[in-house]
Amino acid sequence: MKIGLVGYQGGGKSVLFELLTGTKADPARSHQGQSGIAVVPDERFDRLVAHYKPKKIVPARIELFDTPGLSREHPEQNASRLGVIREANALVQVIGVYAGVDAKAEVEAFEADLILADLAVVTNRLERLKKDVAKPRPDREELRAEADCLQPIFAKLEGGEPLFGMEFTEAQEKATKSFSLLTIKRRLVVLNTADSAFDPAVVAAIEAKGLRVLAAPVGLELEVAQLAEEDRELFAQEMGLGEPARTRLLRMIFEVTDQITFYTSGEKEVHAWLMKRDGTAVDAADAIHSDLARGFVRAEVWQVDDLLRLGSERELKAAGLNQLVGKEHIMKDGDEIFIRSGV
Ligand SMILES: Nc1nc2c(ncn2[C@@H]2O[C@H](COP(=O)(O)OP(=O)(O)OP(=O)(O)O)[C@@H](O)[C@H]2O)c(=O)[nH]1
Ligand SMILES: [Mg+2]
Repeated sequence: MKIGLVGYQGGGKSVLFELLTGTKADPARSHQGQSGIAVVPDERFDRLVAHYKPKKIVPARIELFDTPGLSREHPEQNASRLGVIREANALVQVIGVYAGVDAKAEVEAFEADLILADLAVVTNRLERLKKDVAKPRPDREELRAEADCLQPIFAKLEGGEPLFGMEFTEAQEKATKSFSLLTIKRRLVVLNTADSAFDPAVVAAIEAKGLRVLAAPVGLELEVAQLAEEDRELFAQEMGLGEPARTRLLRMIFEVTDQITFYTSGEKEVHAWLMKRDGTAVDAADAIHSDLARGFVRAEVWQVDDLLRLGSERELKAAGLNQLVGKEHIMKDGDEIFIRSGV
């Protein structure tokens, strides 16, 4: 799962990248984008670590991707810049409210840019297909069918609408698979404010478009994060900062991307893993290692909260709260799993 930090120049993407990952973005590499890792805040994981006191701990991580800013003056250049973010699974648009930017207008402008970029890709393919269909090729019927199924997608984009929420047929899925369409990606908005004050009306106006919004003074929070530990709390209080944006945003990303956390643990290691909501026990095994999924026999599953409440695996089993499950078992957020595999 890769999360793109996106938006117009100077919004504060690279500052946010540093706040989330603890790594300074390298300006020399900014044109191609750069990745960094953020640890997902998870108090259940912390309690699990306190319970097992393992030798090794591995918290869940999310990959953040800092991308080059779009140009306001030359929107025609943006389609190619947006190519960099096609590989991201979800987009976080960072808006420089601190610099007096009109946030609602910029959300709309960004969406228009995403639509144009998708339109360019779909149009290209349609033109190619049109040429090929005119040739005496054995696969003409297939190509014609592909063009037909792309038509409603083209129409929607040309009408200025994003594709998010559009139900694709199987043929449409197949035809667009290689496009990495931008307007079907989930999107979040970060209003990068000057201080802890922000206008709730602006937040509400953007939320009314169906987007999740987080307002936070990213630059200020980075300064606080870089202070010596003993000064941090006091400074944060003085500045009226509540729960850090870092924690709030990572949690929001986690929710918007529809993931759950499951755990594998013991005295050796406590490990948190992410997977898609409604995935099966085999999907969980696959998240750990493909061999484990291939050789999957069955698994034992329980809720971490039950384990911690009862205090030990023995108590948990005595209470009948562990379950032996097969491949198709649907995993729940907060499950701990022990997989028996034949490989
Ligand atoms: N005052 C203030 N300045 C900020 C804040 N966030 C970023 N800046 C400044 O704004 C400038 C741009 O920030 P960046 O994080 O580089 O912006 P960016 O979105 O990565 O910009 P591009 O990579 O050019 O698209 C820098 O000089 C930052 O120091 C903030 O919250 N407050
Ligand atoms: Mg940058």
